[in-house]
Amino acid sequence: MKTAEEIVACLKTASELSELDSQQHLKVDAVTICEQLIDSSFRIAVFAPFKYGKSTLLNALLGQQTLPIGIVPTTGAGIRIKYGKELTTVIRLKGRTIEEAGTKILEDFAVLDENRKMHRDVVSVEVLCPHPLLQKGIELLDLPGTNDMPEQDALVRDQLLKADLVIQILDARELFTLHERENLQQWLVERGINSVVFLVNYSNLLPSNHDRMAVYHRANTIATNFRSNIPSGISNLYRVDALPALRAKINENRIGLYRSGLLTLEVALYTFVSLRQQQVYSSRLPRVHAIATQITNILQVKADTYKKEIQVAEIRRNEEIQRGLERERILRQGFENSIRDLKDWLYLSSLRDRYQSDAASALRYGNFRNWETGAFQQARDQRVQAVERWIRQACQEFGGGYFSSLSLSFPADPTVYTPSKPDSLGFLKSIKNWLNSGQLEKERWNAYERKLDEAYRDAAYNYLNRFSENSSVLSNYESQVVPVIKFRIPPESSEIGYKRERVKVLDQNLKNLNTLSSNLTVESEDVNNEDIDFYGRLKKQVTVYLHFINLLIYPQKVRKPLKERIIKGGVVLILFVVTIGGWMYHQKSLETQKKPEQQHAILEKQPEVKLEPQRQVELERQNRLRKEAKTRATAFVKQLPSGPLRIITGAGVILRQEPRKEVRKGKRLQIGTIVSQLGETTKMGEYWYQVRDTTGKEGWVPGKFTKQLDRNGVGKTYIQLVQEKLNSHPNFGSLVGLCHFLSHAKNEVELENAVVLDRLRLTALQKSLEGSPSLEWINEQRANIRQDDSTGEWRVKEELFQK
Ligand SMILES: Nc1nc2c(ncn2[C@@H]2O[C@H](COP(=O)(O)OP(=O)(O)O)[C@@H](O)[C@H]2O)c(=O)[nH]1
Ligand SMILES: [Mg+2]
Repeated sequence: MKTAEEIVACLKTASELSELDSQQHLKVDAVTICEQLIDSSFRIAVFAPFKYGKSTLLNALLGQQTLPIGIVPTTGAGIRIKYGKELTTVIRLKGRTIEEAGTKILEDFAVLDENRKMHRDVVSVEVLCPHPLLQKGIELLDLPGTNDMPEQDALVRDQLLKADLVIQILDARELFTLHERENLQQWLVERGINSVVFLVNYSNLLPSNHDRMAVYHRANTIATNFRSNIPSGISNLYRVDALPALRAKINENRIGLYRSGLLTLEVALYTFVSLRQQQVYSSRLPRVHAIATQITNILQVKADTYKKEIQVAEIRRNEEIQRGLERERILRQGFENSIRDLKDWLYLSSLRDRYQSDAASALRYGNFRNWETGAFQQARDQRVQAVERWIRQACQEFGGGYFSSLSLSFPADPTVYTPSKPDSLGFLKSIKNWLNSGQLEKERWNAYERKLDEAYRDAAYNYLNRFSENSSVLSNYESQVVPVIKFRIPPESSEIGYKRERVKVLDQNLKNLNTLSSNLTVESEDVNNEDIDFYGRLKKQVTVYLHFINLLIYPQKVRKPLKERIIKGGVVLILFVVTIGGWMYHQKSLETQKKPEQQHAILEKQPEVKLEPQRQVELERQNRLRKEAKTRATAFVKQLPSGPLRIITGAGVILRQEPRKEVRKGKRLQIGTIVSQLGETTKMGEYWYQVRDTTGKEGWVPGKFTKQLDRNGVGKTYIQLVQEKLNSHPNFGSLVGLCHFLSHAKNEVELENAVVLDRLRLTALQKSLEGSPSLEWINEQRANIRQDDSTGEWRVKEELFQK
């Protein structure tokens, strides 16, 4: 098990990560629950819209007119009532504290001003009161009304999280309004606040006993359906008439007190406190669990979004790298080919083959310079430029290194060692030549010619040889420029680096939250199966009663005459025996039945209402419905197409032929449409899915208008989708879309989810009526709605919510 400090630390860091403004509520909740977890006081809060009798009830419990009620409008700030030796009011203002005997001063500070606003400078309001319940370390909390100003609502929402028991008052004349139902779901259920008991007030104002029974019957259904987490044996439903109770308490009218229902409530409160006070820590954990789950969901969405963005950026970067590497390959190949060509050309043998004769003849005829700067230079430059082109290209594309040119210079002009011409023939040789008809002379000149030719060829060879030595220049150049032809892998953008860091932190926190939640789940189960055995409980209950009897007999700590004490004691003893007897009987029947779902709403002893057989019928009906729903849901999942699925979350999303926003034509997919996922892509920073609907039509839809659908979690996804949609200020069109979706969605999921979805359908329907509903819509929904006689507004029929 985690210590409170560990839980607080985990929740605090996690809630700070969910940095969205729209999640402010959740952040406040996280801070509040952290404060409460380490707070030692045990709080009972009274929660209801204003003028429901909250203050009156608390006054009745305290046995005196402590809090302002009635004509004084309403409680502006939450009033904390704690133990103190004298009745005193302590008002903390910004910068000062006022302490005054009595509670008169409350009328100045703890009520709303003429603009129905709370006093801005009031930090807290406390009343110290010498009541024995408070002396046990209990703190009572009188909350402002909930149906007034947003400021009060925020305060109440916050305070509820700090209450170890919430007493929700219902008005018998208007049981469970839509507003109350919404609050119950959003403020209590979704935040794991389930230590709740319901209290029906004002039933004394109902015209007949028959009405009272009917109301009690309806309230009982509500209370039964609400899975309160309170010790078994304590009912989560009470009937108390607050004003008669207060009068009876002040007048010490015991029978009146019993009739008003207050006595039963008091007994339950004392029992609850004595059972729960030691377990206060573990009983607070379900809320931590609920809040941790909500934070987890937000962090998960965040982490998933970041991961998706990182993935998209990675794909883009990999494509870029692939392109770069491919260019590097092409440039290198080109460079290598061109340099090989140049090298081959520079080989002495190839130079000789190509140019020796031309160079020699140019030398001989005195136009060597022309040849060198003409054909030879052209051949050199062509090849050099081919090499340089690749390097220039690489410099431009990869931007690394500087371009340097390749220079293969011509060597100095060749020197020709010409042979000396033949000398003139001597006398004898001249005669011999004459006799051979000039043959000798011819041979001599021919030999000279050959030598001369040889000399020019040697000179040319020598020249080309020196030029060929440029190959070392070429090798140097090559080794110098090769590094330029290198694609440099671009570093990851700092934004992605940041996102990676965030994902790391988010994942770590999600892990912590998951460990936390799994630990908490075990704890909260422990709370449900309180392991106090039957006799242990009996002992505790008896102790509470003895204490209680003592209270009743000495309310003012003044000893009354013996006769009066005996009478009062007798009355209390009878009550005690009756209640304990009933309670024992109830415990026994629980032991034998062992039906956990029945443990929650055990009826308060109300002799007129016998509900047990009806509850049995109700349970059987629920089981039947549950089975039917399960069969339907399984069949629905079976007929879904195979492969990954998505569900459309937007109203009238266009099924586009291409993943582009500009495409405005295409079939419109309604909210809740299930589609097969065929592919995905990113275009201009937007995520798109290629999908196929059940009619076989294919196309693209923006990722943000879809949600993944898991076959095993259809109900959960439906509920999430609808809740998100309802929270996002939907327009009329969206609400109509939602209602249409919800009218069939409930037939596709299991019973529990179907019930929630049906509630959400009614909420969506109600919201759609609050805007400016079209006549067509009103006609379509006529069976479900009714027009208010006085205001002319359309409202969802109350009875639909009872179903
Ligand atoms: N007749 C009758 N009046 C009640 C009952 N409970 C409260 N009231 C009256 O209802 C009015 C509002 O009560 P209050 O406690 O101030 O309501 P809060 O705004 O919820 O605190 C007061 O005038 C009470 O006297 C009741 O059970 N029966
Ligand atoms: Mg009040």
